[in-house]
Amino acid sequence: MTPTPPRALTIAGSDSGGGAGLQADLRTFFACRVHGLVAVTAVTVQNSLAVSAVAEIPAGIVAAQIETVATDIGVQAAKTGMLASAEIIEAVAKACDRVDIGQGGRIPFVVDPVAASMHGDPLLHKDALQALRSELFPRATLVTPNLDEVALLTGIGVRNRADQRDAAVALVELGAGCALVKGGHMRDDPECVDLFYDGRTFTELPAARMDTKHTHGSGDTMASSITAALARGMDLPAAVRYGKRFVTRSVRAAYPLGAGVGPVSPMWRLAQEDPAESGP
Ligand code: PXL
Repeated sequence: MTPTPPRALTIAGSDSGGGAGLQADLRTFFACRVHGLVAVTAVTVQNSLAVSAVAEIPAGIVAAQIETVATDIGVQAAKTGMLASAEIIEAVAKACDRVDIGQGGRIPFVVDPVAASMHGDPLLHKDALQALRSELFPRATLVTPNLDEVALLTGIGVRNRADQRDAAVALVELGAGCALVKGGHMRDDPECVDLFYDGRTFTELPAARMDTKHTHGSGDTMASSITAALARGMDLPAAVRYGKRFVTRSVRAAYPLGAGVGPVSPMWRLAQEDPAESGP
């Protein structure tokens, strides 16, 4: 009999443009050879130019999705993306406790503190930032903010590598197990250096900065590839290195879509075979 693959859960919003959000997560899970499970938090009306509307899913339905898949199908790692509201964050925290997801539980938990789209459209109510800090940070095995999210969560404006270290320390002081402070938004830096901090040591993960505007979904892809690696049993430092390699290759494979910003894609150019055309 075919063995059951590892399962990873994303708790995230839908992007109708198929670039970011749960669509990026599922594509990444698939590319990283894990089965993807989803708890949808919100539906965004979105194309390559903007988010024009958002409908939030009732918090009880978000929690029920987490519990129903975790208890039957089982989850080896989980992540969050867009959570929209304090009410949804609180429901997610309680549901995760019930099924053993997060620090203190047995299932690693990656919290990507999504606050806005790359066009600046809000994906999280301002009054939900405190819930993110108090409810999810203490449960997070790893938090993966970009520099805009770092500023919102810690008040630290990162301009250089020293600031990046201060931010990582502040994020762990807020209760996160480990922090990955992504440096992609430090545009003057010729490299794209992400900083991993495990509460004791700092590890810089460098990559050459690529000349592309098509980076939609890159944060989601980073967090979901780390989550997939954790679901496959890698330890956190190895999973973070895996995620950095995966997102770098995905940005290299990004493609234009619509009139705006195209998605990073782990699949379009990386897929070698059309399953309907080859194989048994
Ligand atoms: O990339 C962050 C993100 C996450 N989730 C959803 C999004 C976006 C960015 O646009 O739309 C649903």
